Amino acid sequence: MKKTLQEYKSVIEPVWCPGCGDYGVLSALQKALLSLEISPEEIIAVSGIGCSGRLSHYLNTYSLHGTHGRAVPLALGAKAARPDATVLAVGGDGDGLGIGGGHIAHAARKNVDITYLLIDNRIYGLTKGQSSPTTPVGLTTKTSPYGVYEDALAVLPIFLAYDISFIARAVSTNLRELTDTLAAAIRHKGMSMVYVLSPCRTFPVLDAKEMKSLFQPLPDDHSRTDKMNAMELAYVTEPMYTGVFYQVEKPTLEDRLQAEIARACGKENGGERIQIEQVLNSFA
Ligand SMILES: Cc1ncc(C[n+]2csc(CCOP(=O)(O)OP(=O)(O)O)c2C)c(N)n1
Ligand code: SF4
Ligand SMILES: [Mg+2]
Repeated sequence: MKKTLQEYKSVIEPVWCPGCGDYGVLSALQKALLSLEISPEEIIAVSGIGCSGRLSHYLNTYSLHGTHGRAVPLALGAKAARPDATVLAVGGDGDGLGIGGGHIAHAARKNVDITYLLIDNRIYGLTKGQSSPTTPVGLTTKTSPYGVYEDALAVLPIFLAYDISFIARAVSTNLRELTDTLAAAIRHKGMSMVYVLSPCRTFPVLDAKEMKSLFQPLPDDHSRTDKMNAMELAYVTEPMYTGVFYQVEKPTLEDRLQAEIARACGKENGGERIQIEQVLNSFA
C-alpha cells in the first residue's frame, strides 16, 4: 500500500520556536523518506544535543538522542550493527563542528553508509545564543560581548578535504531543493553529508529573507566528480552555492568489513564463518 507523509510523523509535537528553520528541515526529510518509500521501521535516526538534535524525536522511526557531539559515532555503531537499515545522523553546528568535529574525518575515512544532516544556524540555539564555530567574526553574542574574535570555519572545504563521498549544501528556506538533495543523499551508497543552513529565529545570525538572494544553485555545468572545481565553488561567497558539490563511489565500511571477515575466516577457519564459541574456546 502506498505510504503517506503521516507515517513519518511521530506523535511528539515539535517544541521549536515559531519560525525556526528546523521545521523546514523536518518537513523536507519526511518528504524525502516518503519519496524513497523507505518504511519507518527500516530507519534509525540518531541525533546529538541541541535544538536541531530534537529532530529525531519528531520522526516516526527508531531514534536515539545521544550526547552532545556524538551523533556520528552513534550512527556509525548503529549502521555496523544493522547494515540493512537506513541510518540518519542529525546535529547542529556546535554539536558537529565544535565538540563533535573530530568524528567526521574518521567516519569519512570509513565511508560508512549514513546520511548526516548538519544543521547550521551559526549559533548555539538550545543553550541560548553563544557563539559557535561558524558564527561570523565580529558578531556580538552572549559569549562574545565585544564581538567574536575567531574566524569562522570554512565548512565545505573541510568536508571536501576529508573526502566525504557525497557533499551537498542546502538551505531550510528552499524546501523543494532540500527534499531532492536529502533524497539523493539517502540514495547514495557511502557517507553523505547534507550541510543545511537554517535560520534561528530567537538568536538570529542568518536572515531568512536575505538567504533567498544569498544562496543560488550550483552552475549547471559543475561536474560532481571534479573535486578541485568543487573546492573553488565552495569558497565562493557571492552567491553561496547550493546543490551537490561532490559525489564519488568508493567501498563502504560494510564492504570493507565483509572483505575483512572473509579474509580472516579464509585464513583461520577454512573459509567457514567463525562462531563466537570457537573464539571463546581458543582462550580455554
Ligand atoms: C558535553 C556537553 N557540553 C555542553 C553541553 C551544553 N550544550 C547543549 S546543546 C549545546 C550547543 C548546541 O548548539 P548547536 O549544536 O549549534 O545546536 P542548535 O541548538 O543551535 O541547533 C551545548 C553547548 C552539553 N549538553 N554537553
Ligand atoms: S532557539 Fe533558535 S534554533 Fe532553537 S528552536 Fe528556537 S529558533 Fe530554533
Ligand atoms: Mg547551532
